Amino acid sequence: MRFLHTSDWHVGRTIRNHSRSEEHQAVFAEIIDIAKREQVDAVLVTGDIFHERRPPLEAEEIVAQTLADLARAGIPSVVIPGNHDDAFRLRTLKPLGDLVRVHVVADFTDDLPSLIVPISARDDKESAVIGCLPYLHPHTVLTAAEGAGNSEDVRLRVYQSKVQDYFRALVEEMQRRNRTAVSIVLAHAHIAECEFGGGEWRSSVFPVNAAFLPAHVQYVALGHMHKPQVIPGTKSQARYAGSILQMDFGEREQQKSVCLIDAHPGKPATVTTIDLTQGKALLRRSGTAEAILAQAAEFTNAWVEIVLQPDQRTLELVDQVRTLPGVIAVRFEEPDGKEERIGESANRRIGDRPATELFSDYYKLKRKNEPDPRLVALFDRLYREESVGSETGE
Ligand SMILES: [Mn+2]
Repeated sequence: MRFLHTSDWHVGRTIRNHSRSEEHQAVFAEIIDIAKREQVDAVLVTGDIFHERRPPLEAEEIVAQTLADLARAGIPSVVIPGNHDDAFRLRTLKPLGDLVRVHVVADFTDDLPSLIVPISARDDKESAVIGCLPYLHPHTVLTAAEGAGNSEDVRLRVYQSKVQDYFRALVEEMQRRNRTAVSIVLAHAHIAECEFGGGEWRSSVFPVNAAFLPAHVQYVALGHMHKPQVIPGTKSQARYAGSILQMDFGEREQQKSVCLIDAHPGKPATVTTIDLTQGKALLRRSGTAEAILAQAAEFTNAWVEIVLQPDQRTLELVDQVRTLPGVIAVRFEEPDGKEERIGESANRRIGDRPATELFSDYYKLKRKNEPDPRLVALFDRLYREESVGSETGE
């Protein structure tokens, strides 16, 4: 049997307030083409479907459309939530999804059979059991007694030992269900010592040791880390498929991909990756304004962050850099990184001083130069607009 493993879609993610919906639609079209061309028996999606717990409606529409396109192509999918997802929200897809073989396993429960999705090969000659472990938030795993009053170390140990038990129970149930089928486990978890891509949210995600991953299944499909990678030190083949777009500048210039898994009962699975080509590249370029302007042709299909070097720039050139197509952020290189107090005024309380004065001081501190009066006037206008806006609740 053949499966396509993809993960960390993060639909609804913007970059510096720029929508990425078109990129998401393009990369989903690419993934669906791969699934059709490779004649996969199912697509496995290991969490972080949405970027936020309350995604914009457009994001929900894109996800529904993508899963419907797969269903229309006759390709079943198995979907679990990640740490970004709201399990309740994914559960709302379930009643309709079940009708078209979009299998959503939104919650971890004691009802082990509900965590297992059977998939048949296109020719019905082989079958697979897919065991699903949706993302386990420490709050839902630890009882009040285990959480309260215990140190981080103790809580981590309890969490890990419970997750290990859940994996064991899941695999036992899979074997009870069908001992001769292809066996695959889906999970969204931070496996200790794996490499971050850059765009992951790390708060309140406890690490799990690679040694706790199930040993006697053919493939463990993982979500959470955005850099595609093989998990070393496991008895089963285990991989992070990684995100499908470069999610933020930490992931710039990373090649994104999906995994293809060929698995037959009783034999080791073969895994290959297929590079994704859609979506814009995230680039960071540093140099003088002149040097950046000379590279502008590279920025047409990219999101670019510019780090301007402090010398030889004029406001006009900086403005030209700022308005280049693709440029979404411009920062100035720190001259030497050393903070320097500004004379007498630093002794007065910040709240007592006008915003334009604070701005001028900050500018002088960072740039070793008096700000252009036009810049101070612009700051003043924007500051007033923003202050009025926030007072009226806009
Ligand atoms: Mn993620």
